[in-house]
Amino acid sequence: MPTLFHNLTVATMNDSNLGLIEQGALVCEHQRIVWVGKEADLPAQWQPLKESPQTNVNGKGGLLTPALIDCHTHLVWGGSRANEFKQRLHGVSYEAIAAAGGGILSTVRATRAATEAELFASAKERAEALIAQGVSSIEIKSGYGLSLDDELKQLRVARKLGEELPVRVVTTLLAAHALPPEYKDRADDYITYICDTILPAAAAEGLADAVDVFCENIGFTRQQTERVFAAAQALGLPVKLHAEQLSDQDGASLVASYNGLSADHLEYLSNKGIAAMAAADTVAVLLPGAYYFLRETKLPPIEAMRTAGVKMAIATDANPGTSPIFNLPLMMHMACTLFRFTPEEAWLATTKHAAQALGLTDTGELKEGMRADLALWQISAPEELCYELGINRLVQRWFAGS
Ligand code: DI6
Ligand code: FE
Repeated sequence: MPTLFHNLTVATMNDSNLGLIEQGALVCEHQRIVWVGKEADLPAQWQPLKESPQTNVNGKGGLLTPALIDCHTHLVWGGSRANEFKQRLHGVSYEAIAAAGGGILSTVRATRAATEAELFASAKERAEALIAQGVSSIEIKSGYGLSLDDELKQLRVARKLGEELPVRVVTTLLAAHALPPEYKDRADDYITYICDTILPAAAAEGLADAVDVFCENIGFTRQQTERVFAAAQALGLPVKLHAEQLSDQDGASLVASYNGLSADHLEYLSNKGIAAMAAADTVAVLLPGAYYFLRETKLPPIEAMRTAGVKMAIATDANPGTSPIFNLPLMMHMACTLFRFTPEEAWLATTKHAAQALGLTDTGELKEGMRADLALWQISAPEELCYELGINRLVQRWFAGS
């Protein structure tokens, strides 16, 4: 049965002013949007929907938008790093914690030790927190397993979240996230293991929608990154990159040269990288939560990206080490306060541009034929969601129409 949404403002996201339609209306049927426009222009065939409470949603003057898309998370992990957070605030250095086996490798140990059911339970809680704030699509990376079995275990949990919760999960293989202890001082051998063993297995089981690498002086080199990209390309998988987070490795140009979906973090992005991303239409995924939690002071080059026409998305980067944050509207707020995004940019960054960063073409905008992934907010203008902090303004969310 079709459903009419009316007495609301619609933000379709199809122009830089968010495609706002005041006194708008939208009709969906069979999980898809079939009509959007001014309520006064509602075609006669849909008029009867107004008569029954079963077939219409009265928005009471609220704002109807695409449901939000969190296009960069590491949502599946074991253990907690709260103890390290505490140690650091008591004056223990990051290096000392890492030397004692802490940091990312402590999460790897905990993730390897956890069963699929345990990982599922903790990740479910995190995904539900995002859903409760209006999210309908979540990207989830592996990268805390770092062995064939443990990487696939993480990806299987991610897939299961998409099967059991009302959310679409897009998976990314990030086996090249850190060097596992058994490959200490043998990074090139680990890259060979990824290219020859982990990647083909993940692809064969349909567990990876894309492939990512942490290209950094504490991660993998540009050359190692390129080997992983070449292997991904041979398997027909799109690529993306953790690029220029802590230093400029010129990773953005590399991922753009592979027609990458996105380059992510980008605090140290150069003009060369910006030009390459603009030319390839590679989306810039900015992560204000990690910037904030690490107390980074170097801002990503927002104005230069804007001028070059690089599309910008934002995401939570939800992970135990640098962004233990499960709130996408908070990231919209922080993109405005910390990165000086306009509210319009912040909305496009969690809808239309986030969809592009995931290669999704049927969500993130409200127009005929798109999936009815919708969010109704108790606000009258888009900027209100970016402005306030601490009250959940989501009235209701629809995932493929229900
Ligand atoms: N960049 C990050 O900020 C996270 N991974 C990455 O490549 C950190 C992950 C962690 O510390 O657990
Ligand atoms: Fe990340």
